[in-house]
Amino acid sequence: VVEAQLKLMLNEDSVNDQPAFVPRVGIIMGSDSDLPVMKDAAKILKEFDVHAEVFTINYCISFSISFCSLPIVFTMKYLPKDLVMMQVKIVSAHRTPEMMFSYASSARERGIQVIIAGAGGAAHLPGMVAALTPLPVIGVPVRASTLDGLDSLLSIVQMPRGVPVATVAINNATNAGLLAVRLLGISDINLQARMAQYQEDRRDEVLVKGERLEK
Ligand code: RP5
Repeated sequence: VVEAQLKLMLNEDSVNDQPAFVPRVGIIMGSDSDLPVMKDAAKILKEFDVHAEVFTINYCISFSISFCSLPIVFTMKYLPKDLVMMQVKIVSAHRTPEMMFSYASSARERGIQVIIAGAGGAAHLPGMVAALTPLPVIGVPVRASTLDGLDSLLSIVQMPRGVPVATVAINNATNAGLLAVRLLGISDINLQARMAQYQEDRRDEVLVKGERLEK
């Protein structure tokens, strides 16, 4: 379901369209082939109620007329303004450099607070975005080529002094989502409390597994 929703979001035309909400987190990736990895960041953000920008509700009604069945599908887009705080887009450093420039240089004034950028291979997207914005940028090295993601990792982590990218492990978009929540938590006490609870839950999981093993 998350993947389907993300695919819908990725179909937007322009990064400069004024949306009817202010996203706090921007998730961008070099290609839709990065989506299977990058969707984990969106999943984490959803878990913390940092919602995605498009909620699609499908209503399907089937009419049966004697010999045939006629299904009619209604689609409704629901945008709860106070909840919608995440935006997902394809922005490629190499294939759409102008879009990358415009996205990154306008991100702060559009209200974005954290950018998660994923890319594979010669993964210049997170570094270039970090060069164009004062916002914190979290880089996700995507395993995309025969070099097993080491190329992506080194491209993202080896930034020159002065232009930081917080780099997570190869394909670990989950940690990118969690780091974004921690950054937002600096000025959002509720989110920070939920992060503390998340950590306690993870700890309890390990303890329960340990107890089971001992038995
Ligand atoms: C990068 O090249 C993308 O971030 C992706 O990881 C990789 C391959 O892209 P596709 O050829 O699948 O579009 O720019």
